[in-house]
Amino acid sequence: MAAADAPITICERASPLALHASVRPTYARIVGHRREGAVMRVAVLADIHGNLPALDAVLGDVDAAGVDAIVLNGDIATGPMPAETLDRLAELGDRVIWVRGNADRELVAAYSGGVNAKLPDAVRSTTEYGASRLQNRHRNLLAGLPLSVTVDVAGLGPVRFCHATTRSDTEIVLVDSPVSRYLDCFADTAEPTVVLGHTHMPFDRLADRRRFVNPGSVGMPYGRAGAHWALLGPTVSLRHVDYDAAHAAETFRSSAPDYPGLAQFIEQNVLTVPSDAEALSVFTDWAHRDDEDPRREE
Ligand SMILES: [Mn+2]
Repeated sequence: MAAADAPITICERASPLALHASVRPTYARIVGHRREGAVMRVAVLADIHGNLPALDAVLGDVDAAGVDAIVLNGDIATGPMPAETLDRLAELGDRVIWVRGNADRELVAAYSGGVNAKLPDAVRSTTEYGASRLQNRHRNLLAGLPLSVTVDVAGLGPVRFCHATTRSDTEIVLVDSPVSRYLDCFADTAEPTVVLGHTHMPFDRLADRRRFVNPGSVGMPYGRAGAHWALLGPTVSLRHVDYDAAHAAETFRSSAPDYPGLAQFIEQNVLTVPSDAEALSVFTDWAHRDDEDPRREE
């Protein structure tokens, strides 16, 4: 089977590339999908995927940058340390603005015994692992997350945050997707700046006058090892922080010995990562057959 045909979802690097397989408090409140009451500098953390050592490295970097809020752009928990990751983020209180990813949605379904049978085997096993590690408070937290959120960011104005697109948590939009793809996927989105996640690769581009930013992935990056995030306000800054890969691997082996495919997770997300060229090649193929993609569930 060609790599591009491998059954895999983007939230888990089980196959194509895997080849198998100080934050200041704010007092803003969410109204609908809009965060009101403050204009902020914001850190965006996307696709953490239960990689607590990577998250901790980013939180140190974010603390030094001094932001008002942290937006979590989905796919937060599914990975080796799901409960620990959610607890770490929940400790930060209302400085954190949560957005739902497809993996978070699947985790909620699995927690209630309804794991998505359409998920590829490797993804289903990590989703079931994640669900088995969560407590009810984690499930309730994830079950209440919005598909997108708008925040007023200093120097940028209203910024819309979503995991994949503002209408779906699984659609694939890439740095080199045609402008028509952007126009289609964001037809109902008015904000001049949109921040995505989902494809785990950092970019910052215009599409018909609107700016689209992907901070890359904290826990499962492509292109460059380490943890990726973005700082917004008054400009957009794509950030990267290295962390101790050997120490992180030890943490996973002691804290998550039963994680399905742990050795592979460590080898392909922590010690090394697939190239952006490999990832783009696979995702481009997926994007072209999105309509027939069983992973797509609006
Ligand atoms: Mn995703």
